[in-house]
Amino acid sequence: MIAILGAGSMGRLWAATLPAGQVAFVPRPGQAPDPACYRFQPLEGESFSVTVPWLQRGQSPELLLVTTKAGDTLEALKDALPSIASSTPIVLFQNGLGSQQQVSETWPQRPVLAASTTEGANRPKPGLTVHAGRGATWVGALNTEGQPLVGRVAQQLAESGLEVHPEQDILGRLWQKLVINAGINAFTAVLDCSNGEILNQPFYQQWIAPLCEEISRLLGAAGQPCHPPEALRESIEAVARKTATNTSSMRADRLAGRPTEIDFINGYLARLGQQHGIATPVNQMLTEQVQQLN
Ligand code: KPL
Repeated sequence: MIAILGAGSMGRLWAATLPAGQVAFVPRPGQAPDPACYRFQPLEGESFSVTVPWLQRGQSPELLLVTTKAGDTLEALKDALPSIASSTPIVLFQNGLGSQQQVSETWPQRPVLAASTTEGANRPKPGLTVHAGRGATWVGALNTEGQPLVGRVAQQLAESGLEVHPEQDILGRLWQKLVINAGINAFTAVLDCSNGEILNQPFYQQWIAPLCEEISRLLGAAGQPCHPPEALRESIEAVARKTATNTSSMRADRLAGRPTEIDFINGYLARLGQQHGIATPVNQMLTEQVQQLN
C-alpha cells in the first residue's frame, strides 16, 4: 500500500496512475470519511473515474508520498506520522527548498527522500484532475536512512507508468528547479500573466538580470555548481518560452486564493543570503510583493 498525504493535483495524478487498489490518501484532521472520488483525464485517451480510499488506522503503508503544499508539509506530517511506522520511507514532492530540510531535521531517524518532477497536473474544475503535460520525476535520498531505499522507491513509483529516475544528487535537482521557479513564478503572480508573457514586461526586464546575479552568488554559497548570471537567465527564459501558455503554480495559487509557496522560493533565497552575508534585495522585493498579494 502506498499512502499519499496531500490530495491536490499532484497527489491525485499519482493516485490515478499507480496500480488501482494499492493507493490510499492519508486523512487530514476533519476530513470527510468518504473515499475521494474524481475523474482523471490522462494525456491520451478517455477520462476515467478514480476512487481512492482513506488510509485506515492500523494500516501500515510501505511508502508515504507527501504532495502537500510546501507551507503545509511540516504540520501535515506532525499529524500523520505518529500512526506510520518509523521505517516507512517518506518521499517529499514539495516545490522550492526549505520544507525538505525542515522534515529531515525534525525526523532524523526516518528515511527521508525527495522527488523533483516536471509532470504537469491541474484541476480545472472541482472533481476533475487533468494530466496536463508529460514530464519526468527524479527521486533521491535526503538523509543516510533514505539512501539504500532510492532504487526500490523509484521502481515503486515507476509502476505508475510515469517516467521515474533514481537520482544521486537530488539536492542539485531541487536547486535547478528552484532557480527556474525563482525566475518565473513570482513575476507571473505579481504581473498576473502566463509564463511566456513575463518576457515582454518592463517589470521582468528591469529585475531579471540583478535577480540572476543574486542567485549565481547564492549557488556558490550553497555549494552548488556555479553558473554565471547570463546562463541562469537563459535557462529561465528557455523554460518560460517552453511553457509560454502555462499558468505557473504560484499564479494559480493566487488566483484560487490559496497561500503561495513564495517563502520556499524567493523567500528561501533571501533567507539563505542573510545566513551567508549575501545581499538579496531583488529576492526580498519579489517575496514582499507576492506576500502582499495574499
Ligand atoms: O514549475 C513551474 C511552476 O509553475 O511551478 C514552472 C516551471 C514555472 C511551469 O509552470
